[in-house]
Amino acid sequence: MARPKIALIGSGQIGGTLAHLAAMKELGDVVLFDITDGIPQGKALDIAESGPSEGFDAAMTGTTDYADIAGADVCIVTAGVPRKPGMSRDDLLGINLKVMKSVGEGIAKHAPDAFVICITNPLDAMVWALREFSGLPHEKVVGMAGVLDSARFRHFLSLEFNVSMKDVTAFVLGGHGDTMVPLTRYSTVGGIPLPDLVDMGWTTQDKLDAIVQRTRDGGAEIVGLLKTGSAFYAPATSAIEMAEAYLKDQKRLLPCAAYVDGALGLNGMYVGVPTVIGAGGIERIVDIKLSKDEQAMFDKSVDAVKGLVEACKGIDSSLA
Ligand code: A3D
Repeated sequence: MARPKIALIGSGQIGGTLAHLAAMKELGDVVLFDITDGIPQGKALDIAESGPSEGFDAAMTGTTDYADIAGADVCIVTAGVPRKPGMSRDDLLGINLKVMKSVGEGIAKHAPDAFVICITNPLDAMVWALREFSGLPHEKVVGMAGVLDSARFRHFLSLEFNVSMKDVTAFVLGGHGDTMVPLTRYSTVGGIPLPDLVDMGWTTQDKLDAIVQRTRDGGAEIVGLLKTGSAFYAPATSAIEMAEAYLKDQKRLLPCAAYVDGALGLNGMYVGVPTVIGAGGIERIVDIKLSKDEQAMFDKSVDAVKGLVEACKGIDSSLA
């Protein structure tokens, strides 16, 4: 059987890391695409030259021609600009919306059967716009944010409890922005929910609240340290987890920015929710019950996403 084809639209910091991870995991042959000539070709060759030492079999191609993504099984979109210190994700909206238009059209023309994972910020609005511009089925276009935000939460919790990250599960829902909703009640250490761990004296509510806030600020913390761009190792790893779930029909339960129409009281919008990813793409939205406080936080986050979508419609009349 032919190897799957993975197209990376955008070959910057995340795109290059995605290519390396996809090769090391032998998920398929990789096409790196970018508008800047030389970067995708250079990264593809560099990664291919790591193959003999690492021992992977995966073809690497770099290109500036959309025709080379033809027939891709998975497209991961990082095209656009990242933020710099002092910028919010929302500041990227105008410039990245134009990028989503060209990317959406390129995917629609050359890889209409692909499972598309968007990473470009502001995430929830960009994945919505990318779906609109591409016209692909909603269940095949999804945004990566919840896996990353949950991974950050899990990392901070494992430090606090001094336990393996493997035994920490965590859930972060809502939009990928300052209003994201880390759900402590659904987050556990070895199956024990966080509020119970507070009761057991493993941590205090104040410390837990600080970890929740650090999770919300997780992207900004890295931007502040790097100064020249935003996080790329963990974002790439998170998207690869989603791509692998699709390619291997793993039926993983992962929080993603998915199109929700009916569940969680939402009517036709993209926002971070628990999903099941398998060969059908987003196969299920998990309609969890939220407490009054959680619902209030989620509603606030949903409103923030709706505001960004309206802003997109104001910029590009074809979306209205
Ligand atoms: P960067 O290293 O700048 O790479 C972006 C690449 O996109 C560059 O190589 C550009 O040449 C290329 N590009 C620009 N316009 C186009 C176009 N029209 N078609 C194809 N390629 C184009 O950025 P990065 O890789 O660090 O980040 C990429 C995006 O991911 C940014 O928007 C970040 O804000 C976003 N991001 C999202 C998360 C989430 O959790 C959602 C996390 C980290 C970064």
